[in-house]
Amino acid sequence: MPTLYYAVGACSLAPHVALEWIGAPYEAVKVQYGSKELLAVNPAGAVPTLREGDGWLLTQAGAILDYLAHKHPEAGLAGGDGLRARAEAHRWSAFFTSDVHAAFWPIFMPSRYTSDTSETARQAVVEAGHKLVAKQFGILDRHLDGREYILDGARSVIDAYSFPMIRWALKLLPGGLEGYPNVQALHDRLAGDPAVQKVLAREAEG
Ligand SMILES: N[C@@H](CCC(=O)N[C@@H](CS)C(=O)NCC(=O)O)C(=O)O
Repeated sequence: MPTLYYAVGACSLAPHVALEWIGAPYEAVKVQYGSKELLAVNPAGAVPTLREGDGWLLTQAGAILDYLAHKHPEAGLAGGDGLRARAEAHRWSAFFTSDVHAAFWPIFMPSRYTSDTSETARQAVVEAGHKLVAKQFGILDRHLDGREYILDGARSVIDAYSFPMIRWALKLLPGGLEGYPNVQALHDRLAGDPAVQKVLAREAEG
């Protein structure tokens, strides 16, 4: 049985949701960033990390989601098998890893992005992060115009990938999701999903 190492409020919510959608047995282990337990399975001390029953370890959210989608084709979460459908799935996975997730770093950890320790400098970095996130959410919102899900046809692991980041934007952007009605609609669709609610409830447990 696979084990998912996750942290509350983190991007590990994406594979957590994907595992729940798949419906096969798995274990979810809550960890602290940089803890001994997490460092033992991921040298970066970061989540998500997936451990298979035979001890094989996989890190990186995009890789874990792709692995789970293809390990369980019966769940229909890969976004299609054609050459272009696979390329689209990789495209959007890279978008969330490299463009959206990375855009949040200056907001989460402004001190990493300036050697100036003043509050003014910290605030300037956070505001720059807001602009970066807004640019990416504009791209996502325009893509979602007229679509229910990010990839063609049906919900996929890429929707799961978007969910923690949409929640961060809702909480951290000065206007929340104002101005991104299609992203808001995707958020509401996913937030209303019983499997997503189950995972959020588990993550909220002490
Ligand atoms: N590139 C990695 C980034 C993983 C990552 O940074 N996860 C965050 C949570 S969203 C984390 O564990 N941060 C703690 C840390 O970096 O110390 C991935 O996509 O899986």
